[in-house]
Amino acid sequence: MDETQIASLLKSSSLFPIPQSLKLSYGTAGFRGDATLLPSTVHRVGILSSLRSLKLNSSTIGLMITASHNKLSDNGVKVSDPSGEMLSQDWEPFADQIANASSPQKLVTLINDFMKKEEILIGGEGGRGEVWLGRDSRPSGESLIKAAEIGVSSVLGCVAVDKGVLTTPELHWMVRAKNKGLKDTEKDYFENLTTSFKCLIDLIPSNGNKISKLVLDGANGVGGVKMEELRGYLSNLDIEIRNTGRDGGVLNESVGADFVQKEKVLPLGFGVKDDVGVRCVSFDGDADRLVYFYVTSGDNKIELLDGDKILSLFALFIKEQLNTLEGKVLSRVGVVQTAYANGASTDYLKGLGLDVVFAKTGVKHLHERATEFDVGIYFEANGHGTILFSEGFVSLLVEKQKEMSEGSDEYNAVSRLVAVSNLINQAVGDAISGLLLVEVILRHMGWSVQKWNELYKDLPSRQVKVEVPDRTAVVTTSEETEALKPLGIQEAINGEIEKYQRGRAFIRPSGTEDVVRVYAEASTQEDADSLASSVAQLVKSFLGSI
Ligand code: G16
Repeated sequence: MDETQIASLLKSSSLFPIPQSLKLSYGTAGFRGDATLLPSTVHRVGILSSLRSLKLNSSTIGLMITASHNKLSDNGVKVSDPSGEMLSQDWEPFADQIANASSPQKLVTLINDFMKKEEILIGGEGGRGEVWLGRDSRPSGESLIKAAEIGVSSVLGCVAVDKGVLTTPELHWMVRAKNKGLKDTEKDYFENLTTSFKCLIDLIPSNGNKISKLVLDGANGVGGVKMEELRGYLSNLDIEIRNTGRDGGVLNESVGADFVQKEKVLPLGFGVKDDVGVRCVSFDGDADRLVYFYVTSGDNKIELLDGDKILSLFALFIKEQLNTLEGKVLSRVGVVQTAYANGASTDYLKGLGLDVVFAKTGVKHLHERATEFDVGIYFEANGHGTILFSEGFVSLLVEKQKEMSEGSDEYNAVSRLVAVSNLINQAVGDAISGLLLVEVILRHMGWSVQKWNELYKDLPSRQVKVEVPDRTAVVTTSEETEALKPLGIQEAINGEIEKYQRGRAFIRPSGTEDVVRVYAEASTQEDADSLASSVAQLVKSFLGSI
Protein backbone atom coordinates (compact mmCIF):
# COMPACT_ATOMS: atom_id res chain seq x y z
CA MET A 1 0.00 0.00 0.00
CA ASP A 2 1.53 3.35 -0.95
CA GLU A 3 1.68 6.51 1.14
CA THR A 4 -1.27 8.17 -0.59
CA GLN A 5 -3.49 5.19 0.16
CA ILE A 6 -2.35 4.99 3.78
CA ALA A 7 -3.04 8.72 4.22
CA SER A 8 -6.49 8.35 2.66
CA LEU A 9 -7.46 5.48 5.00
CA LEU A 10 -6.10 7.24 8.09
CA LYS A 11 -7.90 10.45 7.23
CA SER A 12 -11.27 8.88 6.61
CA SER A 13 -11.06 6.52 9.62
CA SER A 14 -10.29 9.41 11.92
CA LEU A 15 -13.77 10.76 11.06
CA PHE A 16 -15.36 7.59 12.48
CA PRO A 17 -13.75 6.72 15.82
CA ILE A 18 -14.76 3.33 17.19
CA PRO A 19 -16.95 3.55 20.32
CA GLN A 20 -15.28 2.27 23.46
CA SER A 21 -15.78 -1.39 24.29
CA LEU A 22 -17.62 -2.04 21.02
CA LYS A 23 -17.37 -5.74 20.19
CA LEU A 24 -19.19 -6.80 17.06
CA SER A 25 -19.35 -9.97 15.02
CA TYR A 26 -20.52 -10.37 11.40
CA GLY A 27 -23.14 -12.79 12.77
CA THR A 28 -26.06 -14.44 11.02
CA ALA A 29 -26.65 -11.55 8.63
CA GLY A 30 -23.93 -8.92 8.91
CA PHE A 31 -23.22 -6.48 11.74
CA ARG A 32 -26.17 -5.29 13.82
CA GLY A 33 -26.61 -3.16 16.87
CA ASP A 34 -27.77 0.18 18.18
CA ALA A 35 -27.58 2.57 15.20
CA THR A 36 -25.67 5.23 17.16
CA LEU A 37 -22.78 2.79 17.64
CA LEU A 38 -22.44 1.80 13.99
CA PRO A 39 -20.84 4.64 11.93
CA SER A 40 -17.29 3.25 12.34
CA THR A 41 -18.49 -0.26 11.51
CA VAL A 42 -20.33 0.84 8.39
CA HIS A 43 -17.38 2.97 7.26
CA ARG A 44 -15.07 -0.03 7.61
CA VAL A 45 -17.48 -2.33 5.78
CA GLY A 46 -17.37 0.29 3.00
CA ILE A 47 -13.60 -0.21 2.83
CA LEU A 48 -14.04 -3.99 2.85
CA SER A 49 -16.56 -3.80 -0.01
CA SER A 50 -14.11 -1.82 -2.14
CA LEU A 51 -11.39 -4.39 -1.49
CA ARG A 52 -13.82 -7.15 -2.43
CA SER A 53 -14.61 -5.40 -5.71
CA LEU A 54 -10.89 -4.98 -6.51
CA LYS A 55 -10.23 -8.62 -5.59
CA LEU A 56 -13.00 -9.78 -7.94
CA ASN A 57 -11.78 -7.90 -11.03
CA SER A 58 -13.86 -4.77 -10.53
CA SER A 59 -17.17 -6.65 -10.15
CA THR A 60 -19.89 -4.61 -8.49
CA ILE A 61 -20.44 -5.37 -4.80
CA GLY A 62 -23.59 -4.51 -2.79
CA LEU A 63 -23.66 -2.91 0.64
CA MET A 64 -27.02 -2.84 2.41
CA ILE A 65 -27.79 -0.77 5.49
CA THR A 66 -30.53 -2.63 7.35
CA ALA A 67 -31.34 -4.33 10.62
CA SER A 68 -34.28 -6.12 9.04
CA HIS A 69 -36.52 -7.50 11.81
CA ASN A 70 -34.73 -5.70 14.67
CA LYS A 71 -36.25 -2.74 16.50
CA LEU A 72 -36.23 0.75 14.91
CA SER A 73 -33.33 2.07 16.98
CA ASP A 74 -31.05 -0.71 15.68
CA ASN A 75 -29.40 -0.75 12.29
CA GLY A 76 -26.89 -2.94 10.53
CA VAL A 77 -24.81 -3.55 7.46
CA LYS A 78 -24.28 -6.53 5.20
CA VAL A 79 -22.46 -7.18 1.96
CA SER A 80 -23.60 -8.83 -1.25
CA ASP A 81 -21.12 -10.63 -3.47
CA PRO A 82 -21.24 -10.12 -7.28
CA SER A 83 -23.62 -13.09 -7.72
CA GLY A 84 -26.08 -11.35 -5.38
CA GLU A 85 -25.35 -13.97 -2.74
CA MET A 86 -24.13 -13.10 0.75
CA LEU A 87 -20.48 -12.14 1.25
CA SER A 88 -18.28 -15.23 0.99
CA GLN A 89 -17.88 -16.60 4.51
CA ASP A 90 -14.09 -16.75 4.21
CA TRP A 91 -14.02 -12.93 4.36
CA GLU A 92 -16.06 -12.77 7.57
CA PRO A 93 -13.06 -13.10 9.94
CA PHE A 94 -11.47 -10.08 8.20
CA ALA A 95 -14.76 -8.19 8.57
CA ASP A 96 -14.73 -8.99 12.31
CA GLN A 97 -11.10 -7.91 12.66
CA ILE A 98 -11.47 -4.53 10.98
CA ALA A 99 -14.79 -3.75 12.63
CA ASN A 100 -13.14 -4.18 16.01
CA ALA A 101 -9.72 -2.57 15.27
CA SER A 102 -9.19 -0.11 18.11
CA SER A 103 -7.41 2.69 16.17
CA PRO A 104 -6.97 3.95 12.57
CA GLN A 105 -3.33 2.77 12.64
CA LYS A 106 -4.32 -0.76 13.66
CA LEU A 107 -6.99 -0.72 10.99
CA VAL A 108 -4.46 0.22 8.29
CA THR A 109 -2.09 -2.54 9.42
CA LEU A 110 -4.87 -5.13 9.24
CA ILE A 111 -5.90 -3.93 5.78
CA ASN A 112 -2.32 -3.96 4.55
CA ASP A 113 -1.72 -7.53 5.79
CA PHE A 114 -4.98 -8.72 4.30
CA MET A 115 -4.24 -7.13 0.92
CA LYS A 116 -0.89 -8.87 0.81
CA LYS A 117 -2.47 -12.22 1.70
CA GLU A 118 -5.25 -11.81 -0.87
CA GLU A 119 -2.93 -10.21 -3.46
CA ILE A 120 -5.16 -7.18 -3.85
CA LEU A 121 -3.64 -4.25 -5.72
CA ILE A 122 -4.83 -0.67 -5.31
CA GLY A 123 -4.57 2.34 -7.57
CA GLY A 124 -3.46 2.22 -11.23
CA GLU A 125 -2.40 -1.46 -11.03
CA GLY A 126 -5.50 -2.57 -9.17
CA GLY A 127 -8.09 -1.21 -11.56
CA ARG A 128 -11.36 0.29 -10.43
CA GLY A 129 -13.87 -0.87 -7.87
CA GLU A 130 -17.59 -0.21 -7.56
CA VAL A 131 -19.96 -0.63 -4.63
CA TRP A 132 -23.74 -0.15 -4.83
CA LEU A 133 -25.35 1.09 -1.64
CA GLY A 134 -28.91 0.55 -0.48
CA ARG A 135 -30.77 1.17 2.77
CA ASP A 136 -34.08 0.27 4.30
CA SER A 137 -36.51 2.88 5.64
CA ARG A 138 -34.77 3.43 9.02
CA PRO A 139 -34.03 7.15 9.51
CA SER A 140 -30.54 6.29 10.84
CA GLY A 141 -29.76 4.84 7.40
CA GLU A 142 -29.29 8.32 5.92
CA SER A 143 -26.14 9.14 7.87
CA LEU A 144 -24.88 5.57 7.79
CA ILE A 145 -24.99 5.63 3.97
CA LYS A 146 -22.65 8.63 4.11
CA ALA A 147 -20.24 6.67 6.34
CA ALA A 148 -20.32 3.81 3.82
CA GLU A 149 -19.68 6.19 0.90
CA ILE A 150 -16.65 7.69 2.64
CA GLY A 151 -15.33 4.20 3.45
CA VAL A 152 -15.75 2.99 -0.14
CA SER A 153 -14.06 6.00 -1.71
CA SER A 154 -11.17 6.04 0.76
CA VAL A 155 -9.84 3.07 -1.24
CA LEU A 156 -8.21 4.63 -4.30
CA GLY A 157 -9.95 3.89 -7.59
CA CYS A 158 -13.24 2.87 -5.90
CA VAL A 159 -16.61 4.54 -6.18
CA ALA A 160 -19.88 4.19 -4.31
CA VAL A 161 -23.23 4.48 -6.09
CA ASP A 162 -26.14 5.29 -3.77
CA LYS A 163 -29.24 3.41 -4.96
CA GLY A 164 -31.45 4.88 -2.24
CA VAL A 165 -34.16 3.17 -0.22
CA LEU A 166 -34.61 -0.44 -1.35
CA THR A 167 -35.65 -3.78 0.02
CA THR A 168 -32.63 -5.98 0.76
CA PRO A 169 -33.60 -8.47 -1.99
CA GLU A 170 -33.91 -5.65 -4.53
CA LEU A 171 -30.28 -4.63 -3.95
CA HIS A 172 -29.11 -8.25 -4.20
CA TRP A 173 -31.12 -8.71 -7.43
CA MET A 174 -29.74 -5.49 -8.95
CA VAL A 175 -26.13 -6.36 -8.08
CA ARG A 176 -26.55 -9.81 -9.61
CA ALA A 177 -28.13 -8.37 -12.77
CA LYS A 178 -25.39 -5.74 -13.11
CA ASN A 179 -22.62 -8.33 -12.93
CA LYS A 180 -24.39 -10.55 -15.45
CA GLY A 181 -24.68 -7.65 -17.87
CA LEU A 182 -28.49 -7.65 -17.61
CA LYS A 183 -30.92 -4.76 -17.08
CA ASP A 184 -30.32 -3.80 -13.48
CA THR A 185 -32.54 -0.92 -12.35
CA GLU A 186 -35.40 -1.06 -9.85
CA LYS A 187 -37.79 -0.59 -12.77
CA ASP A 188 -36.23 -3.67 -14.42
CA TYR A 189 -36.75 -5.59 -11.17
CA PHE A 190 -40.46 -4.66 -11.20
CA GLU A 191 -40.80 -5.46 -14.90
CA ASN A 192 -39.19 -8.84 -14.46
CA LEU A 193 -41.61 -9.68 -11.65
CA THR A 194 -44.60 -8.47 -13.61
CA THR A 195 -43.70 -10.36 -16.79
CA SER A 196 -43.03 -13.69 -15.10
CA PHE A 197 -46.09 -13.35 -12.84
CA LYS A 198 -48.32 -12.69 -15.86
CA CYS A 199 -46.77 -15.59 -17.73
CA LEU A 200 -47.57 -17.96 -14.83
CA ILE A 201 -51.14 -16.64 -14.52
CA ASP A 202 -51.68 -17.13 -18.27
CA LEU A 203 -50.56 -20.75 -17.90
CA ILE A 204 -53.29 -21.59 -15.39
CA PRO A 205 -55.63 -23.95 -17.29
CA SER A 206 -58.87 -22.20 -16.37
CA ASN A 207 -57.01 -18.90 -16.63
CA GLY A 208 -57.52 -17.66 -13.18
CA ASN A 209 -59.47 -19.63 -10.66
CA LYS A 210 -61.03 -16.70 -8.88
CA ILE A 211 -59.19 -15.75 -5.74
CA SER A 212 -60.18 -13.38 -2.96
CA LYS A 213 -58.41 -10.22 -1.91
CA LEU A 214 -55.04 -10.46 -0.18
CA VAL A 215 -54.16 -8.11 2.70
CA LEU A 216 -50.50 -7.22 3.28
CA ASP A 217 -48.92 -6.12 6.56
CA GLY A 218 -45.86 -4.12 5.43
CA ALA A 219 -44.27 -4.04 8.95
CA ASN A 220 -44.17 -0.22 8.62
CA GLY A 221 -41.06 -0.77 6.54
CA VAL A 222 -39.86 -0.53 2.98
CA GLY A 223 -41.70 -3.64 1.70
CA GLY A 224 -45.23 -2.20 1.84
CA VAL A 225 -44.14 0.94 0.01
CA LYS A 226 -42.40 -1.04 -2.75
CA MET A 227 -45.41 -3.31 -3.05
CA GLU A 228 -47.56 -0.24 -3.64
CA GLU A 229 -45.25 0.77 -6.50
CA LEU A 230 -45.31 -2.73 -7.97
CA ARG A 231 -49.10 -2.84 -7.76
CA GLY A 232 -49.11 -0.14 -10.41
CA TYR A 233 -47.55 -2.61 -12.83
CA LEU A 234 -49.74 -5.61 -11.95
CA SER A 235 -53.25 -6.00 -13.24
CA ASN A 236 -53.85 -9.47 -11.83
CA LEU A 237 -53.49 -9.02 -8.12
CA ASP A 238 -56.18 -7.76 -5.76
CA ILE A 239 -54.18 -6.58 -2.77
CA GLU A 240 -54.80 -4.18 0.08
CA ILE A 241 -51.69 -2.83 1.76
CA ARG A 242 -51.59 -1.85 5.45
CA ASN A 243 -48.78 -0.81 7.78
CA THR A 244 -46.83 1.10 5.16
CA GLY A 245 -45.32 3.31 7.89
CA ARG A 246 -47.12 6.39 6.59
CA ASP A 247 -49.90 6.22 9.15
CA GLY A 248 -47.66 6.67 12.19
CA GLY A 249 -46.90 3.00 12.91
CA VAL A 250 -43.44 2.07 14.12
CA LEU A 251 -41.20 -0.30 12.15
CA ASN A 252 -41.52 -3.90 13.38
CA GLU A 253 -43.41 -2.85 16.52
CA SER A 254 -46.24 -5.37 16.97
CA VAL A 255 -46.27 -5.75 13.18
CA GLY A 256 -44.34 -7.67 10.57
CA ALA A 257 -43.31 -11.23 9.81
CA ASP A 258 -41.02 -11.73 12.80
CA PHE A 259 -43.70 -10.57 15.25
CA VAL A 260 -46.49 -12.59 13.62
CA GLN A 261 -44.40 -15.76 13.35
CA LYS A 262 -43.03 -15.63 16.90
CA GLU A 263 -46.12 -14.37 18.76
CA LYS A 264 -48.75 -16.07 16.58
CA VAL A 265 -51.18 -13.17 17.04
CA LEU A 266 -52.65 -10.56 14.68
CA PRO A 267 -50.39 -7.60 13.88
CA LEU A 268 -51.60 -4.06 14.60
CA GLY A 269 -53.90 -2.76 11.89
CA PHE A 270 -55.76 -6.08 11.56
CA GLY A 271 -59.08 -6.68 13.28
CA VAL A 272 -60.64 -9.78 14.75
CA LYS A 273 -64.04 -8.79 13.35
CA ASP A 274 -63.37 -7.47 9.87
CA ASP A 275 -60.58 -9.82 8.88
CA VAL A 276 -61.97 -13.23 9.87
CA GLY A 277 -61.02 -15.78 7.24
CA VAL A 278 -59.20 -13.23 5.06
CA ARG A 279 -55.90 -14.29 3.45
CA CYS A 280 -53.19 -12.10 4.98
CA VAL A 281 -49.43 -11.87 4.57
CA SER A 282 -46.72 -10.14 6.63
CA PHE A 283 -43.33 -8.90 5.42
CA ASP A 284 -40.44 -8.13 7.73
CA GLY A 285 -38.65 -4.77 7.96
CA ASP A 286 -36.54 -5.09 4.81
CA ALA A 287 -38.89 -7.47 2.95
CA ASP A 288 -36.67 -10.51 2.79
CA ARG A 289 -39.14 -12.65 4.75
CA LEU A 290 -42.85 -13.37 4.49
CA VAL A 291 -45.40 -15.43 6.40
CA TYR A 292 -49.12 -15.86 5.66
CA PHE A 293 -51.90 -16.03 8.25
CA TYR A 294 -55.62 -15.81 8.80
CA VAL A 295 -57.81 -15.24 11.82
CA THR A 296 -60.44 -17.84 12.60
CA SER A 297 -62.66 -16.31 15.26
CA GLY A 298 -63.18 -13.65 17.85
CA ASP A 299 -59.75 -13.57 19.51
CA ASN A 300 -56.54 -12.31 18.05
CA LYS A 301 -54.92 -15.74 17.69
CA ILE A 302 -54.05 -16.63 14.13
CA GLU A 303 -53.54 -19.66 11.97
CA LEU A 304 -49.97 -19.18 10.82
CA LEU A 305 -48.64 -20.38 7.47
CA ASP A 306 -44.93 -19.98 8.08
CA GLY A 307 -41.83 -20.53 5.96
CA ASP A 308 -42.25 -24.30 6.28
CA LYS A 309 -45.73 -24.14 4.80
CA ILE A 310 -44.62 -21.82 2.00
CA LEU A 311 -41.78 -24.22 1.29
CA SER A 312 -44.23 -27.13 1.19
CA LEU A 313 -46.52 -25.30 -1.25
CA PHE A 314 -43.58 -24.44 -3.51
CA ALA A 315 -42.22 -28.00 -3.33
CA LEU A 316 -45.60 -29.45 -4.25
CA PHE A 317 -45.94 -27.18 -7.28
CA ILE A 318 -42.39 -27.81 -8.52
CA LYS A 319 -42.87 -31.55 -8.03
CA GLU A 320 -46.14 -31.46 -9.99
CA GLN A 321 -44.35 -29.85 -12.97
CA LEU A 322 -41.42 -32.25 -12.78
CA ASN A 323 -43.75 -35.26 -12.58
CA THR A 324 -45.29 -34.11 -15.87
CA LEU A 325 -41.79 -34.21 -17.36
CA GLU A 326 -40.94 -37.65 -15.96
CA GLY A 327 -38.78 -39.61 -18.37
CA LYS A 328 -37.92 -36.45 -20.35
CA VAL A 329 -35.90 -34.45 -17.85
CA LEU A 330 -33.86 -35.88 -15.01
CA SER A 331 -33.48 -33.60 -12.04
CA ARG A 332 -32.20 -33.56 -8.49
CA VAL A 333 -34.67 -31.67 -6.35
CA GLY A 334 -33.72 -30.93 -2.78
CA VAL A 335 -35.18 -29.10 0.17
CA VAL A 336 -33.15 -27.31 2.85
CA GLN A 337 -34.49 -26.56 6.33
CA THR A 338 -33.03 -25.60 9.72
CA ALA A 339 -33.49 -26.96 13.23
CA TYR A 340 -36.48 -24.56 13.55
CA ALA A 341 -38.44 -26.48 10.89
CA ASN A 342 -41.62 -27.89 12.36
CA GLY A 343 -41.29 -31.68 12.60
CA ALA A 344 -44.62 -32.10 10.77
CA SER A 345 -43.31 -30.16 7.74
CA THR A 346 -40.23 -32.33 7.48
CA ASP A 347 -42.40 -35.46 7.58
CA TYR A 348 -44.65 -33.97 4.88
CA LEU A 349 -41.73 -33.07 2.57
CA LYS A 350 -40.15 -36.49 2.99
CA GLY A 351 -43.55 -37.98 2.21
CA LEU A 352 -43.44 -36.16 -1.14
CA GLY A 353 -40.29 -38.17 -1.86
CA LEU A 354 -38.02 -35.15 -1.58
CA ASP A 355 -34.44 -35.10 -0.41
CA VAL A 356 -34.51 -33.03 2.83
CA VAL A 357 -31.22 -31.69 4.24
CA PHE A 358 -30.51 -29.41 7.19
CA ALA A 359 -28.32 -26.33 7.57
CA LYS A 360 -27.39 -23.90 10.31
CA THR A 361 -29.65 -20.85 10.81
CA GLY A 362 -28.86 -18.02 8.39
CA VAL A 363 -29.78 -17.89 4.74
CA LYS A 364 -26.14 -17.93 3.75
CA HIS A 365 -25.94 -21.50 5.09
CA LEU A 366 -29.20 -22.69 3.51
CA HIS A 367 -28.43 -21.03 0.19
CA GLU A 368 -25.08 -22.80 -0.02
CA ARG A 369 -26.67 -26.21 0.48
CA ALA A 370 -29.48 -25.47 -1.98
CA THR A 371 -26.94 -24.89 -4.77
CA GLU A 372 -26.07 -28.62 -4.56
CA PHE A 373 -29.32 -29.43 -6.41
CA ASP A 374 -30.75 -28.76 -9.91
CA VAL A 375 -33.70 -27.26 -8.07
CA GLY A 376 -32.94 -26.39 -4.44
CA ILE A 377 -35.79 -25.06 -2.34
CA TYR A 378 -34.82 -23.53 0.98
CA PHE A 379 -36.84 -21.84 3.68
CA GLU A 380 -36.37 -20.96 7.30
CA ALA A 381 -39.52 -21.30 9.39
CA ASN A 382 -39.34 -17.52 9.89
CA GLY A 383 -40.21 -17.01 6.21
CA HIS A 384 -36.82 -16.40 4.65
CA GLY A 385 -36.19 -18.51 1.57
CA THR A 386 -36.30 -18.99 -2.16
CA ILE A 387 -35.96 -21.58 -4.94
CA LEU A 388 -32.64 -21.90 -6.72
CA PHE A 389 -32.48 -23.28 -10.27
CA SER A 390 -29.05 -24.27 -11.59
CA GLU A 391 -28.24 -22.51 -14.87
CA GLY A 392 -27.49 -25.89 -16.48
CA PHE A 393 -30.93 -27.19 -15.55
CA VAL A 394 -32.76 -24.15 -16.94
CA SER A 395 -30.78 -24.44 -20.22
CA LEU A 396 -31.69 -28.13 -20.39
CA LEU A 397 -35.38 -27.31 -19.92
CA VAL A 398 -35.30 -24.70 -22.68
CA GLU A 399 -33.49 -27.12 -25.00
CA LYS A 400 -35.94 -29.97 -24.32
CA GLN A 401 -38.93 -27.69 -24.81
CA LYS A 402 -37.98 -27.26 -28.47
CA GLU A 403 -38.86 -30.95 -29.01
CA MET A 404 -42.29 -30.59 -27.34
CA SER A 405 -45.48 -29.58 -29.04
CA GLU A 406 -46.63 -26.12 -28.03
CA GLY A 407 -49.49 -26.12 -25.55
CA SER A 408 -48.96 -29.76 -24.48
CA ASP A 409 -48.89 -30.54 -20.74
CA GLU A 410 -45.13 -31.04 -20.81
CA TYR A 411 -44.56 -27.84 -22.79
CA ASN A 412 -46.58 -25.92 -20.23
CA ALA A 413 -44.77 -27.57 -17.33
CA VAL A 414 -41.44 -26.39 -18.76
CA SER A 415 -42.85 -22.89 -19.32
CA ARG A 416 -43.98 -22.78 -15.70
CA LEU A 417 -40.62 -23.90 -14.34
CA VAL A 418 -38.73 -21.34 -16.46
CA ALA A 419 -41.13 -18.58 -15.43
CA VAL A 420 -40.71 -19.53 -11.75
CA SER A 421 -36.92 -19.35 -12.15
CA ASN A 422 -37.35 -15.78 -13.44
CA LEU A 423 -39.95 -14.74 -10.89
CA ILE A 424 -38.33 -16.02 -7.73
CA ASN A 425 -35.20 -14.15 -6.64
CA GLN A 426 -32.14 -16.29 -7.44
CA ALA A 427 -29.89 -14.26 -5.15
CA VAL A 428 -31.67 -14.30 -1.81
CA GLY A 429 -35.06 -14.78 -0.12
CA ASP A 430 -37.44 -12.06 -1.33
CA ALA A 431 -40.84 -11.40 0.25
CA ILE A 432 -42.26 -9.71 -2.87
CA SER A 433 -41.35 -12.47 -5.30
CA GLY A 434 -42.34 -15.09 -2.70
CA LEU A 435 -45.77 -13.49 -2.34
CA LEU A 436 -46.32 -13.48 -6.10
CA LEU A 437 -45.41 -17.14 -6.36
CA VAL A 438 -47.72 -18.14 -3.49
CA GLU A 439 -50.55 -16.24 -5.17
CA VAL A 440 -49.92 -17.95 -8.52
CA ILE A 441 -49.84 -21.41 -6.97
CA LEU A 442 -53.02 -20.91 -4.93
CA ARG A 443 -54.77 -19.78 -8.08
CA HIS A 444 -53.30 -22.68 -10.05
CA MET A 445 -54.52 -25.17 -7.44
CA GLY A 446 -57.84 -23.36 -6.93
CA TRP A 447 -57.08 -23.32 -3.20
CA SER A 448 -58.08 -20.99 -0.38
CA VAL A 449 -55.56 -20.18 2.34
CA GLN A 450 -57.49 -22.57 4.61
CA LYS A 451 -57.14 -25.41 2.11
CA TRP A 452 -53.42 -24.70 1.79
CA ASN A 453 -53.13 -24.81 5.59
CA GLU A 454 -54.46 -28.36 5.55
CA LEU A 455 -51.35 -29.71 3.80
CA TYR A 456 -50.23 -30.87 7.23
CA LYS A 457 -50.90 -29.90 10.83
CA ASP A 458 -48.04 -28.16 12.62
CA LEU A 459 -46.82 -29.68 15.84
CA PRO A 460 -47.42 -27.05 18.55
CA SER A 461 -44.25 -25.03 19.13
CA ARG A 462 -42.98 -22.08 21.15
CA GLN A 463 -40.01 -19.76 20.75
CA VAL A 464 -38.67 -17.54 23.49
CA LYS A 465 -35.59 -15.39 23.89
CA VAL A 466 -33.51 -15.14 27.03
CA GLU A 467 -31.27 -12.19 27.85
CA VAL A 468 -28.01 -13.36 29.37
CA PRO A 469 -24.72 -11.64 30.26
CA ASP A 470 -22.80 -13.39 27.46
CA ARG A 471 -24.66 -15.25 24.74
CA THR A 472 -21.41 -16.47 23.16
CA ALA A 473 -21.10 -18.87 26.12
CA VAL A 474 -23.55 -21.06 24.17
CA VAL A 475 -21.80 -23.17 21.54
CA THR A 476 -23.80 -25.61 19.44
CA THR A 477 -23.23 -28.44 16.99
CA SER A 478 -23.15 -27.47 13.30
CA GLU A 479 -26.87 -28.06 12.78
CA GLU A 480 -27.65 -26.31 16.09
CA THR A 481 -29.74 -29.16 17.45
CA GLU A 482 -27.47 -29.71 20.48
CA ALA A 483 -25.52 -27.42 22.80
CA LEU A 484 -21.86 -28.34 23.37
CA LYS A 485 -21.35 -25.50 25.88
CA PRO A 486 -21.94 -24.65 28.66
CA LEU A 487 -20.99 -28.14 29.77
CA GLY A 488 -23.89 -30.13 31.16
CA ILE A 489 -26.69 -27.98 29.74
CA GLN A 490 -27.56 -30.39 26.92
CA GLU A 491 -28.00 -33.27 29.39
CA ALA A 492 -30.31 -31.04 31.44
CA ILE A 493 -32.29 -30.08 28.29
CA ASN A 494 -32.57 -33.75 27.32
CA GLY A 495 -33.97 -34.46 30.78
CA GLU A 496 -36.74 -31.91 30.16
CA ILE A 497 -37.47 -33.14 26.62
CA GLU A 498 -38.01 -36.68 27.88
CA LYS A 499 -40.97 -35.52 29.95
CA TYR A 500 -43.05 -34.63 26.87
CA GLN A 501 -44.67 -36.59 24.08
CA ARG A 502 -43.02 -35.69 20.75
CA GLY A 503 -40.85 -33.26 22.72
CA ARG A 504 -37.98 -31.51 20.95
CA ALA A 505 -36.05 -28.43 22.05
CA PHE A 506 -32.79 -26.65 21.39
CA ILE A 507 -30.97 -23.44 22.27
CA ARG A 508 -28.67 -21.22 20.18
CA PRO A 509 -27.12 -17.79 20.45
CA SER A 510 -28.84 -15.29 18.14
CA GLY A 511 -26.65 -13.79 15.44
CA THR A 512 -28.76 -10.64 15.16
CA GLU A 513 -29.86 -9.80 18.71
CA ASP A 514 -28.15 -9.98 22.08
CA VAL A 515 -30.15 -13.00 23.29
CA VAL A 516 -30.14 -16.80 23.48
CA ARG A 517 -33.03 -18.29 21.51
CA VAL A 518 -35.03 -21.26 22.78
CA TYR A 519 -37.20 -23.43 20.52
CA ALA A 520 -39.52 -26.15 21.79
CA GLU A 521 -42.19 -28.34 20.24
CA ALA A 522 -44.43 -31.04 21.69
CA SER A 523 -47.74 -32.76 21.03
CA THR A 524 -49.84 -30.04 22.72
CA GLN A 525 -49.44 -26.25 22.92
CA GLU A 526 -49.45 -26.43 26.71
CA ASP A 527 -46.56 -28.89 26.63
CA ALA A 528 -44.60 -26.87 24.04
CA ASP A 529 -45.00 -23.74 26.22
CA SER A 530 -44.00 -25.61 29.35
CA LEU A 531 -40.95 -27.21 27.69
CA ALA A 532 -39.82 -23.81 26.31
CA SER A 533 -40.20 -22.26 29.72
CA SER A 534 -38.19 -24.98 31.54
CA VAL A 535 -35.42 -24.81 28.93
CA ALA A 536 -35.36 -21.00 29.29
CA GLN A 537 -34.97 -21.51 33.07
CA LEU A 538 -32.03 -23.83 32.43
CA VAL A 539 -30.41 -21.16 30.23
CA LYS A 540 -30.78 -18.64 33.04
CA SER A 541 -29.37 -20.98 35.66
CA PHE A 542 -26.36 -21.98 33.53
CA LEU A 543 -25.60 -18.51 32.12
CA GLY A 544 -27.12 -16.10 34.62
CA SER A 545 -29.78 -13.56 33.72
CA ILE A 546 -29.77 -9.81 33.38
C1 G16 B 1 -31.62 -12.83 9.67
C2 G16 B 1 -31.09 -13.91 8.78
C3 G16 B 1 -31.98 -15.13 8.88
C4 G16 B 1 -32.10 -15.56 10.35
C5 G16 B 1 -32.57 -14.38 11.20
C6 G16 B 1 -32.56 -14.68 12.66
O1 G16 B 1 -32.89 -12.46 9.22
O2 G16 B 1 -31.05 -13.45 7.45
O3 G16 B 1 -31.40 -16.14 8.10
O4 G16 B 1 -33.00 -16.60 10.46
O5 G16 B 1 -31.72 -13.28 11.00
O6 G16 B 1 -31.25 -14.94 13.06
P1 G16 B 1 -30.83 -15.14 14.56
O7 G16 B 1 -31.75 -16.18 15.12
O8 G16 B 1 -29.40 -15.61 14.48
O9 G16 B 1 -31.02 -13.83 15.26
P2 G16 B 1 -33.28 -10.96 9.02
O10 G16 B 1 -34.60 -11.03 8.34
O11 G16 B 1 -33.31 -10.33 10.38
O12 G16 B 1 -32.18 -10.43 8.14
